[in-house]
Amino acid sequence: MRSNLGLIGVLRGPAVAVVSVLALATPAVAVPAAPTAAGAPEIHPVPQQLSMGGEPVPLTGRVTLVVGEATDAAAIAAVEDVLAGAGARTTVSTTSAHRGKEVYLGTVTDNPALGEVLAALDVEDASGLPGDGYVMATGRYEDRPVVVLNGADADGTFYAAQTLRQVIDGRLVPGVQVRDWPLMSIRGAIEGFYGIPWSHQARLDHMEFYGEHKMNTYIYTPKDDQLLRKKWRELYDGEDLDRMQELVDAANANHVDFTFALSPGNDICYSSDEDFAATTAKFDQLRKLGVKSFYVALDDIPLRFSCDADREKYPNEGDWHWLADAQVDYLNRIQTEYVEPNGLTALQTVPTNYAGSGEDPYKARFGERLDDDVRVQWTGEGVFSDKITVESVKRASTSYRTDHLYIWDNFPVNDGRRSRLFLNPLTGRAPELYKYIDGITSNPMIQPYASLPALGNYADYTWNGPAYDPSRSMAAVLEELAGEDPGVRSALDAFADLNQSWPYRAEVVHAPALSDDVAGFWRGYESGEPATAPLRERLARIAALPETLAGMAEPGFYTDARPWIDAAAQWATALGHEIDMLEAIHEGDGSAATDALFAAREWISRTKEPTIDDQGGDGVLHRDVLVPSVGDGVFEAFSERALARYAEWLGAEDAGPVERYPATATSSMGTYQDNTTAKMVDGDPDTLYWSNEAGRAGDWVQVDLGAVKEVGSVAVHQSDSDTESGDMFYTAVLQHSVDGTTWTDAGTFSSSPVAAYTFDSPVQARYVRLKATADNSGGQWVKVREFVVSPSSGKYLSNLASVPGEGPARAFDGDVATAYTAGSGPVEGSFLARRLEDPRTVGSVAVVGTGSGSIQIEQDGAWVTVGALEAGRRYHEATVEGGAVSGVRLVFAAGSAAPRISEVVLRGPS
Ligand code: LTM
Repeated sequence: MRSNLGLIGVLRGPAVAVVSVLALATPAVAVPAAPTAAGAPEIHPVPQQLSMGGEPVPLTGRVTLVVGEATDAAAIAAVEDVLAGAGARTTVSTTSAHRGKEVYLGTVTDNPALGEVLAALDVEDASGLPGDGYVMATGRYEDRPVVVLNGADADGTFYAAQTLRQVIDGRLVPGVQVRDWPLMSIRGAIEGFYGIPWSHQARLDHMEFYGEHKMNTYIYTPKDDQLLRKKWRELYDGEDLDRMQELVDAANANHVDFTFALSPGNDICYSSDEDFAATTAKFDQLRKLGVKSFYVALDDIPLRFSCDADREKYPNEGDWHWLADAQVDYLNRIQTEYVEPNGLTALQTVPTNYAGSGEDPYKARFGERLDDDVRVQWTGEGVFSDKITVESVKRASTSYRTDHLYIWDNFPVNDGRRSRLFLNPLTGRAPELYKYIDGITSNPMIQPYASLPALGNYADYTWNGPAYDPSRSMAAVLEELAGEDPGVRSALDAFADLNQSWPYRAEVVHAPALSDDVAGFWRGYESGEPATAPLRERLARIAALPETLAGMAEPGFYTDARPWIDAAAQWATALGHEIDMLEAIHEGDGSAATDALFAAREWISRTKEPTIDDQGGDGVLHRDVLVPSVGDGVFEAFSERALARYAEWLGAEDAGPVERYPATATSSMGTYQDNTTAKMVDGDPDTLYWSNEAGRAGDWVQVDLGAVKEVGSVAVHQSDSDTESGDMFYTAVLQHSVDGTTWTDAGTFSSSPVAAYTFDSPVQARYVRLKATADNSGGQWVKVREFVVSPSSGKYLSNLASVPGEGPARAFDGDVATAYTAGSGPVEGSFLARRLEDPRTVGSVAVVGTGSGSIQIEQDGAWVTVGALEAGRRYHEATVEGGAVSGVRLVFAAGSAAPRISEVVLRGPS
């Protein structure tokens, strides 16, 4: 949804040799561990070095936890927790008990006794490892079973405790030696998306997850937190401040660096002392809560100054130096006048041009003048980067003139596709990136707990890129979230499979496991030997997801994903009915096939319900406004194919290409790049009009037919597809007008990618428009692929008015998914009819739909009853004998229920 600025330039700067300090300090070439070594426990992130062989230690009975006076309290708590889980009776002591089992914890400085134990075990201690490194060993010391958890520093000690938590098997710590350290110094998440900010509880839970997964960074910068962006000068107070304190405490307790990122760029006066003071006052409030890392986010801001003082001080001389200079002066001042005097971690920032690795004047100027210590974030070659290569990172470090580059990775963020969840593993990041960057923070989804699978991947990748295996990492984190029940685990796999297509990736991956079963099904079906079991079994598992996933170990995932889980279950139930339908067709049972078809349609209609909440920049939460999209299009494709089979069996005639009036198009909104309004009437569904702003109440897209015409139907195809909501008007009315001034309403549409309307009888109109009746709640822009206005063929008639937009033509359009729907019950003489331009011989009439009355055909100028529409049935068939037929009509019984006719088909003689 947001785009990179695309600042282009030709400036070449001196090549900067960027070698991560950490990489230099790493004691040896990173050796991917051998997690497959016989009996090796699976540890995530995969350690640098792991070997089996020490003595296994059962942590039962009396266990002394030997710590130093200054040993990290969180690490002590974590080990106590593990010991309690193993059933041990733990005593925490600063001296050895010289009996029983012992766990030594700490650094060699805060707990010197531990050094002696390691020496006796002939294991090198962690003091030579980089920050966050640790050693874990088991063995026998003075004839006592011991476990040693030795950090290079407090963080390392904490991580050693996390490894203990992972390796313990029930009560037994296997004989294992681990020597481990991270390859990237920044590992974590940036809550930096648009949309509903995470809840306080979710953030607290994330801190715990990060600690357990050895991630050390959380950057707080949700775009729609008003106090970070819109009202950035205001201080926190009351509950907001209390929550912030709790969050900072939770971060510190989990060895997570809480980074506070302000976004003042929308209205800051860079050169103003007052705004500098407002910045430091805000930072100071957080510093007093214990925050040590600060960040200024300059992404997605207007490319203009907000005050005359800046305009005068930084004149625009035709390049982007005016912006870079103003920003850098402000950033450097924060670094030198606030960060350094207060002994804080170096300032961090994301510049306004944050993507692409090529040279440009903004980046070069920004980097050349920026204080060398300030860390700079970058999103890769694109805002969303399918792949991030070493070459690209090296080039970016050069063009940004920095040796403190780290990545703002826009995965799995879904603020541009809010109807989607992304549960595919992190891929496409070169294993050796750690040599050239400080780290990566993932920009996660609006759904905090559903983001955990991807974050587990980031934890693994940033700790040990060369050993990172996307599938294993994903399997491990899904197992953790599912818990021990194998049924829940396999249900979670089935659900994750339905959310694999990340749209910013070149490779096409669409629900691979479901796709396989679907392909197997069609192979069998087309060959006349249906083999339905694997697909039926998978669909049953998916249909049961709402019950099964309720048992997940991480309930937050279930709550977050509930709209998608429910939609998946509805789709699976629908597909089950479609399989029944296909089987009934196979057996020639039209009634059963049609009943199954309608059962499926009913379930599919439920998948179109908006069930996702959303929020825009105004901070107002809107309940149930977005329709979840799940299954990566595989459900829809199956359904379309099944429906086509039904239509083929039914003998429905293809209505042929849609006739449309030529038209010119306009919009009340601006245009994004070259996606002009002309593209909504060019007949090419692959091109589109794209607004450059959110759709707001009163905005419209409109076509002018050039003169008043008879309009029979309208279809406005919005978003990227007819089945998935995206950029579009979420609440809109279709209107037509003769003069462009006085408008008549036709249909209203809510969360509908396609606004389609078929008139009962043609209306006179020159202008047709789709007009928003409410603001798009999430600030979504608007895309229109095609705006089609069609004449009426004049062939289909009824004297019983339809519900708005569902006129008679829909009963003869060859599409069983659309219907003529009467707006009221029939009276004497109510009918629905089709006239044939060329009379022909007919063998039978098939009617799909509900209603009661008679089926008639016109032969030799007279209407003849050939069959009945029976109430309570959905499939009706009548045999026709005699000469050419020039019309067909359904005459509805007066007083019966309002008919709904999906298709009337004239079949040839058999
Ligand atoms: O990526 C950056 C630096 N800024 C914004 C993010 O806030 C947003 O979440 C992502 C994804 O839409 N795109 C951006 O441009």
